Amino acid sequence: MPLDRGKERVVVLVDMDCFYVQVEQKANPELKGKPCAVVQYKTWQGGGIVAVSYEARAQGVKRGMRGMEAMRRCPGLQLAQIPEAHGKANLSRYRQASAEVLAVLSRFAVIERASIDEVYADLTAEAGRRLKQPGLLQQAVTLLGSTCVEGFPRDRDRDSRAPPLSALHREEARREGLQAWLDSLPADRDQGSPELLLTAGALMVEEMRAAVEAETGYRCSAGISHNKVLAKLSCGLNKPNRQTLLPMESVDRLFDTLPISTIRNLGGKLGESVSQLLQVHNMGQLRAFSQAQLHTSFGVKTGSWLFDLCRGLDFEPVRPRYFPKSIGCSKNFMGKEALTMCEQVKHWLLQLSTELEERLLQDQQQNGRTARQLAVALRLEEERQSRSFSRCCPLAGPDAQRLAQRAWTLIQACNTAQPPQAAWSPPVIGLSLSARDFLETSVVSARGITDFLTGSSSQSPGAGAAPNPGRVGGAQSPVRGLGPFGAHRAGTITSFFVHAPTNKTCPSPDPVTHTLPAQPSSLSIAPLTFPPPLSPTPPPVPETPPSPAPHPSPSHTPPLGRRDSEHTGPAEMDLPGLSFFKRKALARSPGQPPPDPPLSPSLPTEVLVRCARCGESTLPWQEAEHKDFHFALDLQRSLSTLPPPSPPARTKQKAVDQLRAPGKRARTGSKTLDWYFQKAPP
Ligand code: TTP
Repeated sequence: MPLDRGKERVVVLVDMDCFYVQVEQKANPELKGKPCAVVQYKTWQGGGIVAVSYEARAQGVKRGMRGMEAMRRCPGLQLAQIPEAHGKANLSRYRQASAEVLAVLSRFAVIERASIDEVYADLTAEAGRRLKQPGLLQQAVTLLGSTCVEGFPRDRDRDSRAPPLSALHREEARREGLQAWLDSLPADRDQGSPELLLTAGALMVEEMRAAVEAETGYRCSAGISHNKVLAKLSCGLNKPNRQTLLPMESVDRLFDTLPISTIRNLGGKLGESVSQLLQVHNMGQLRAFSQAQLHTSFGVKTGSWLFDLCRGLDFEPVRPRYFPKSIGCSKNFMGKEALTMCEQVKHWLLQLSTELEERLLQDQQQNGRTARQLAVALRLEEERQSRSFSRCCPLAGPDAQRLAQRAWTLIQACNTAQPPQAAWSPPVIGLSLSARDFLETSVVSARGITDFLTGSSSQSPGAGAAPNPGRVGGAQSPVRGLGPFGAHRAGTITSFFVHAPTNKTCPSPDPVTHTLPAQPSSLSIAPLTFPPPLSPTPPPVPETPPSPAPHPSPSHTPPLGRRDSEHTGPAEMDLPGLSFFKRKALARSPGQPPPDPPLSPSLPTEVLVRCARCGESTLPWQEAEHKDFHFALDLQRSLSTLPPPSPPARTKQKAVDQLRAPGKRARTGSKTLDWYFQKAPP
């Protein structure tokens, strides 16, 4: 019997509970069971909190608070600090912990590493196999000992305003719901039933999580449903140390009260636009719009996607990816820390290069692969606006000095200070180095050295390239038995580097015929002298309160280094304050041009992602924003040419009209999409 559309798969998201806290607790068992938080940079008001134990959360401690403020709220709070190296946060121990967890999970399924502590897996095939085992469900109540079933029992309401249940009552409610769910399963054990498949998947996930805890000591939660969006959503419903099965039949009720921004891919600008344009707040409200109306407002592709999504349907595949696709490190220099001298810029390039060298060597050893490309990006502050640039060049080895020299060569044209150029202008407020385009080490040695040095792309996967069994790339698993995995997604630095201008001018992205653009740094090392490590200089970079607008004020410091589920990991970007993505939105106002000046092309095209809609090539980590850009264009076109959708309520119509009216702006003030529309269509 064919399964209902959208209910064919069993997808799980496994997410570690208060991950950095657990890592610190494992290193220092005295912290276990205590209210505890992890801070980054202790120098200003006790540092910024990036992770909070559930005991501390119960006492009001939140991510983004300053350590001192958290101590006031929770006097017994234990603070652990993220180690530092090269003048910046060193996340090695968390990465190491992440690798341990991944090693366990990948024994059960082919996994997609979504961030430093999140993993997706498609369990459909294995769940189907398990269903064939006789007696599988007989012990289910016992075996599903930490499983909650969302929406069960059916008459139980999820009221977010109700006071939290005691642990005892929560457990009672869980058992009751689980039993009701099991009772509702088809009696004939029809092996094609989506509900049975989910149940078999949940049994697997119980085993996976138990194995993670037994072998690493870390606890995690999980969400089990029919797609990535629902799996991610359900994972957060009953944290910590619980897994939640979300059946399709419970989706409508859940969505009726679920804010749009909590849904995967709708947490940013796209979600904001949907809310503003349609004047809706909950996912369920989107169901009131017909597919045609959503097409009109958002274009066919996004409109259809939204139409499905608000019904719980999502078809994004789980993409096998074991290793991060890029290895990067970055540093922000906010306020007075901004770099205004060339020597400072060189110094920090060297610091970042030194970290990158260490990590590349370690990666080479552990994962048998070598990066072939170096990307450098910097963020500049000009008249309180930030602009960003990125460039890349072939990478012939992980030597820190050479990395730093190459990076310097790539970015020095951005310095507009007058000769003799001891100064750097505009001030640098963010620097990042990232290595990518990995090749299996054995393949490297088998290939001609020239080919390697020039980054010739004949074996490069590129974005969306077919998986190549001979390569490790960014995605293959060390568990060889699992077969070749393809690489698809961008690496670590989405939230930092946005809008590189190079994508406008890059040569034709033909991965076979492409030759590297003429770029002095591509093949030669510029004769620069780098200062020796300024130990113990760099000038200590005390964490100071972020400067006034466009940066956030310390009083509402948001989460540090916001995560992006498609990238390597949250705090890997070393961001004290808002994600750069948000800062950029704050920094730009309607009427201002987009921040990227047209610099010369420098990206070997094999790393570019070609947009199916406009053919433009973007950096992989800009792909998501580029899609948002099309969405904005669709929106703009639909506003100017097409009849309005007919939202169900008058207030909605009014809001849409406001957005349509030429010269008028909706009362949403700074939250309009105007700044987006400054960008010229491709
Ligand atoms: P999360 O999975 O978002 O959070 P968490 O694991 O601490 O807690 P939860 O149980 O609610 O999932 O992030 C994983 C780790 O990433 C987190 O422990 C610390 C780090 N991180 C940051 O450094 N900055 C951030 O802004 C976020 C969101 C996470």
